[in-house]
Amino acid sequence: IHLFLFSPFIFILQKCFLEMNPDMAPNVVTSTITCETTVPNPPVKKPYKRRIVWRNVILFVYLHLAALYGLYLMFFSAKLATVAFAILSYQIAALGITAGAHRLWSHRSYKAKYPLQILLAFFNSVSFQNSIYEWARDHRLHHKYSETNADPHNATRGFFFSHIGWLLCKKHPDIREKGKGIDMSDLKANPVVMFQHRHYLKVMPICCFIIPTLIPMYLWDESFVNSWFVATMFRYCFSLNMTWLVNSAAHMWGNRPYDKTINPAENFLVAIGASGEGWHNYHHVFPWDYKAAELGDYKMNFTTAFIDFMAKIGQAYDCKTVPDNVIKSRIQRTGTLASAPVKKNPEE
Ligand code: ST9
Ligand code: ZN
Ligand code: ZN
Repeated sequence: IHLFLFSPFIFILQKCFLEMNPDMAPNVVTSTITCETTVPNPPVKKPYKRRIVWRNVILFVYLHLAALYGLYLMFFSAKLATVAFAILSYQIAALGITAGAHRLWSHRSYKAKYPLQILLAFFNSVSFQNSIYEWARDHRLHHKYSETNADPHNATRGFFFSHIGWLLCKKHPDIREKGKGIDMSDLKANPVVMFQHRHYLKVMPICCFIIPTLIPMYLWDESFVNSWFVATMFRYCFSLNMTWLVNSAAHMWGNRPYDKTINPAENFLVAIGASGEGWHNYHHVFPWDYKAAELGDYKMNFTTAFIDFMAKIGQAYDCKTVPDNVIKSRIQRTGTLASAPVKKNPEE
């Protein structure tokens, strides 16, 4: 019975492992072809070898098992207030990424006054997805070198790699090399971002793990076990997976109305789970739009509702959008209305 129950799990694990280590697949036939050439050899680049970071593998396995237990406790043991609190802290963490690290700090698609910046930096620390500075550095690289080895979560390396695998191994050398050319001067000059970056190892554990575990215990007498596994482990794991789906699912499945030559797609399920960040074909074409989507539908884009509210109370300003005629002409040139598919440069 155990073998029967666990064999699909072992099969999936094996597939994921082989996706990350293709050279270890059985029956791989390798052949060597030699050819003579008069062209001098270019300087030999050390071949890239994937190096798994086992510390991260162990931590993420624990996190996912703990989250599964948290899901069970959510239905059979935790108080309703704890479940509501877990949902609220997921939403807070999501805004710290979407309205903060992504639309404000990575893309500068709007400006925020200091009180809003401090609030977003706190929300961002609840999300624990690395400091805003590191997140934005990786994300700017993701846009500039999308789906190449310099893209930290290069989706051409498969679903597993772009979802979580990229956090389980050392980065490709191209990331470090091309990353040197990314302009980070705006964030280096931002006191809120740099404060969070410098003190991340103190601020993040307090915001992501300690406060969310203590609040249910002290405010409504929840047990430590329910608090830890539901409000902290399940909430954190769920918000990570929703974010990672933007890198994996929204780079694979959905429509491509704005540019059919790129992989990022419009994925409404991801948009719902990721607070409006699933409109990824539009976002890769017009990354400076503060809505990260053509339409400002609040149901499918809670982050836009939040930024609009902040603009109403004077905390957000200079929200950038894309004029309708520019969107239309782009659709005609490269999107669904383009007369012929745009040829991709094979050198790229
Ligand atoms: C996490 C992040 O989950 C998720 C990001 C998702 C992005 C989504 C994008 C989609 C947009 C929409 C948002 C949707 C939101 C929805 C919300 C819904 C809820 N440029 O990194 P190191 C250099 S994090 C330039 O250690 P290793 C640099 O010199 C989860 N240079 O590389 C650096 O030193 P320093 C929790 C770069 O050793 C040095 O390399 N966190 C760049 O190869 C070393 O950097 C974790 O689990 C660059 N881009 O290790 C931690 N990058 O920093 C996981 C690096 O001093 N990370 N350099 O300047 C790690 O353990 C490691 O990074 C590693 C690689 C093992 C993965
Ligand atoms: Zn993307
Ligand atoms: Zn982006």
